[in-house]
Amino acid sequence: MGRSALITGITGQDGSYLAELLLSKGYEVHGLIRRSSTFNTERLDAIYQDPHASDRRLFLHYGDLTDGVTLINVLRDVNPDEVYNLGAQSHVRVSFDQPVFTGDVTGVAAMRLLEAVHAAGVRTKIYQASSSEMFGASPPPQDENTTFHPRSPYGVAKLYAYWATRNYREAYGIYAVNGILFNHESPRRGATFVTRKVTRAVARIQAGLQDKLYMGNLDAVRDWGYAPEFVEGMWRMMQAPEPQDYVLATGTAHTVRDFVQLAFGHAGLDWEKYVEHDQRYERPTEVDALIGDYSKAKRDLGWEPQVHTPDLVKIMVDADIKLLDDERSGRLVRVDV
Ligand code: NDP
Ligand code: GDR
Repeated sequence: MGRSALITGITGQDGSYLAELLLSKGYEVHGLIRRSSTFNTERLDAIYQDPHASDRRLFLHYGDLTDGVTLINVLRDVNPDEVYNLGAQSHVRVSFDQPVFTGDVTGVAAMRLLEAVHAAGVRTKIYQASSSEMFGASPPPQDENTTFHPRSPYGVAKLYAYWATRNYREAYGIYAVNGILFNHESPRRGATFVTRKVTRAVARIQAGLQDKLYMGNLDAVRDWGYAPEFVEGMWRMMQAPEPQDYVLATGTAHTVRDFVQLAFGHAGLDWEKYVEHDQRYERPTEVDALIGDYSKAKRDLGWEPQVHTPDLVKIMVDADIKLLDDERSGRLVRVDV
């Protein structure tokens, strides 16, 4: 019998790459999806399987992280070997507008899921998508022993989920791990996160469809890696002999300004002609610098990133130029999963 996994947040950037990885390893993959009035399964187009196919290994279940009863039902029905909790209100700026909602979906929901596993009596491993945002104001480099000092309702919620995961590991001996991941990006990154916002704008400006890009704080320092490599790291954490928490990062530092300059430069554009400041993209409290030390993951899991920020910029800009070209020429066909 092959292994099975349940992924919350399967329609997100990481969920879609993780689903592909697990399918390639022979897993049966189950994903929790929210009912939406518009399509929210675009990132799963590449792995869509006809529901009537007899050899189907991808299954989607309607559910929501705020609905504990459904979590118990899905867990009982699927009885997975591994659960990856990637679902979240994941936008830091938005968490200041919706602090309590973010606390529920990004924080308390992890406890809901852990307790659902415990209550349903399902023997499964659990991965919690923890974040470098938990380090917040603690100066870099940050590793598994760095003091937490979150700077947003999102960071506070992730810290609750982090400790819930550790507590269930200690209290009940559940195989539960925190992956403390630094920023990781890809052509599938949500369009309002800074990297994708910039690379989409570069494609549109180059095509003559846009002439300005409004940005917030350009001085923030981030450690940007490549999402497909990071989901591989998640899976490796779940295969370790003992459940432990790990940082995944690239260990390199660039400012938002550097990223902007690299992205415009790759398309042969001078960023200073197009970028303007807009206060609305600033945060009440900013995380100034995140640079991760991934030595523990390298030592224990043999995990090491190959794609660093300058290459990531090229991957994303090229993908957005191609996507725009495909959209404009009508070559893009979407599947409703
Ligand atoms: P995305 O924002 O791309 O995806 C979030 C996912 O969560 C989507 O599938 C979304 O569904 C789902 N979701 C949101 N609210 C609910 C809910 N109430 N019930 C069920 N599902 C819900 O995030 P990423 O893929 O980038 O990140 C994955 C996880 O890793 C998140 O928890 C994020 O906070 C965390 N993380 C991400 C990092 C990064 O750099 N990307 C770094 C560190 C941590 P829908 O498509 O319907 O909106
Ligand atoms: P972050 O990612 O907050 O690090 O959280 P984001 O891309 O939103 O911001 C990175 C930095 O860029 C600055 N910035 C802007 N950000 C956005 N979104 N839009 C702008 O116009 C803009 N201008 C400047 C921000 O102030 C910030 O300093 C991401 C999310 O994926 C989280 O879910 C995850 O946990 C962390 O990464 C690690």
